[in-house]
Amino acid sequence: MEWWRDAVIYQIYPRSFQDSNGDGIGDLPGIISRLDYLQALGVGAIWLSPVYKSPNADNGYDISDYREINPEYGTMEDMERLIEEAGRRGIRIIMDLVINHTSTDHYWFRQSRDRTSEYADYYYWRHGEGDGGLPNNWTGFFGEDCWEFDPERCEYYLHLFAKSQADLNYHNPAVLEEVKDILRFWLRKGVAGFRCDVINILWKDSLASSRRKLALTGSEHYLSLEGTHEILRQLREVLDEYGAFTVGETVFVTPEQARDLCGRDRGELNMVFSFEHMECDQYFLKWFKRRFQPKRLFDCLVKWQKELEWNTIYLENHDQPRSISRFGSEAYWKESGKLLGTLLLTMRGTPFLYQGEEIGMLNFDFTRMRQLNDVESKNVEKVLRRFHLPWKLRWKIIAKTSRDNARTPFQWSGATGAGFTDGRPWLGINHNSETINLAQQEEDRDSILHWYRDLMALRNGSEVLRRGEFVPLEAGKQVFAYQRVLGEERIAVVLNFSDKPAHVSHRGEVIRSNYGRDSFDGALSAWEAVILKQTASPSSTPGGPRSETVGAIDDHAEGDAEDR
Ligand code: TEU
Ligand code: CA
Repeated sequence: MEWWRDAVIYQIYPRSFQDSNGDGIGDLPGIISRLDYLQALGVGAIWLSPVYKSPNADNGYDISDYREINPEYGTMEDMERLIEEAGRRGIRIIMDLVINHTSTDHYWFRQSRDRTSEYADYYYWRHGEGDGGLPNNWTGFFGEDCWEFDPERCEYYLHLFAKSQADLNYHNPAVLEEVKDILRFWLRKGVAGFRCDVINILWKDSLASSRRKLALTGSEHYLSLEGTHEILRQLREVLDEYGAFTVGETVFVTPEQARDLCGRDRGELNMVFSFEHMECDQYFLKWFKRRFQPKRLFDCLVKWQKELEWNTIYLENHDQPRSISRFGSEAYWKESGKLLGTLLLTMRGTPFLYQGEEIGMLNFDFTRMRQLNDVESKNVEKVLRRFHLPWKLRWKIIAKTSRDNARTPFQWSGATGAGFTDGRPWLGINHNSETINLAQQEEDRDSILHWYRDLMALRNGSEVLRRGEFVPLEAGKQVFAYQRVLGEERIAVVLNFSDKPAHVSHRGEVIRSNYGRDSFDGALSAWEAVILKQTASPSSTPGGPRSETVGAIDDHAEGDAEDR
């Protein structure tokens, strides 16, 4: 029951994880060959980004057949073998479920072009407005209009993402029945659950035009509406037949909306990926980056820790830049890599670790558009050009935000091809693979990899780290400190998000320090992370301080007196 509260889940982007046949594309046999590595790391489940048949306009997030494996990745037999081999190692498999849209290559869509077919209403088809006008004024997620004209049907179809990702019409009940069958198909194969792509936008209440906004005009017609809750409740009935788990990717959710989507009593999702902490280094949209101020991240994390009884914890995925490049310091690569790992693995919730994060992979060192594959980056570059932004500025924006930053091949070794492939990789390999790679870090006891492995073992073996309450101690300009509390047990985590030293009042017995300290007097070096064991003071009630306001709480070093 609720195994997902105790597991660390590892996200694999199959295309970039491990190639087994030299075609430069990661595949299922490649993943199978690395299961021992993941088991030794302490992973409890794998979330696989899409491996279904797809023309790859958006690397698998445009599915053309939900019941087939993309031949580039292998066969259905390989997939069954992966589920079995992972299971043998105590690792569950979670599939990516992309049901807001399908590829326009999907059989349903191709049939749908014919108004008389039984699939005619599987998508949102509309006539244009007036002469050449689109059906409404909505804008999509990838910086374009979201209507495309189909010459065969002589109508437009809605696509909130790329042109070849057509939105499914849930006003037609047949669509939901199809989705239920797809769930059953995979659950019968033994998958443990699903990560549900953009799941809070399924239901569109109307297709009316709305007031122009800087982005996502029209989103009030589809963000987290009651129709979506109803769909999720229906899917839950199927999932419950198999005891399956779901985590929803939910764009633009507030904590309140998140509770409605994954609260224990709601019978919808088990947890959600919220985006607010991923937005703390931007103005309004991800294209307008602002200087990273750690306090903004801390405040946001604390808010979500308090507002939800349980949720996901993540700092990276296949859509986000690498966390060291973003929240850490490349100058203090190792220290800040370990510090971010400490944050990920000691907060309350289910940590999601993205491939390569455990060896401190950094943003890609691209220099030109030609090296990019990401459909979003390409579209946005076009839009920026339309606004006459000079190349230098365009490039600055793209380089910082491109999703390809996290999609470069996993750096297994310092060899050509980085141990990822013997052939030509589908996306460039970071030049730093000679120094940042798994083989090197296996040898080095002091590596980021060993730190992750050690902290995952610590968490897996510690009930207070897995299940304890989260109590914020300090969220200042550079220091973030919090406790995990369970009964009499107290663990404090103190993190210095800066190249500069710091001093704090928290004390305790050192359990882990990324500077190898064995005692702690409050002085923190650059990017230092310490985990302390504290003793409960009689005055503090376990779980009580959760409602406390957060800030520098100077006289809060409760373990102080007892520990000396
Ligand atoms: O992403 C949805 C999403 O809204 C963003 O993360 C998006 O990728 C972009 O960064 C917005 O600026 C999910 C998937 O994770 C993503 O890979 C897919 O491209 C997208 O849905 C469409 O299926
Ligand atoms: Ca391959």
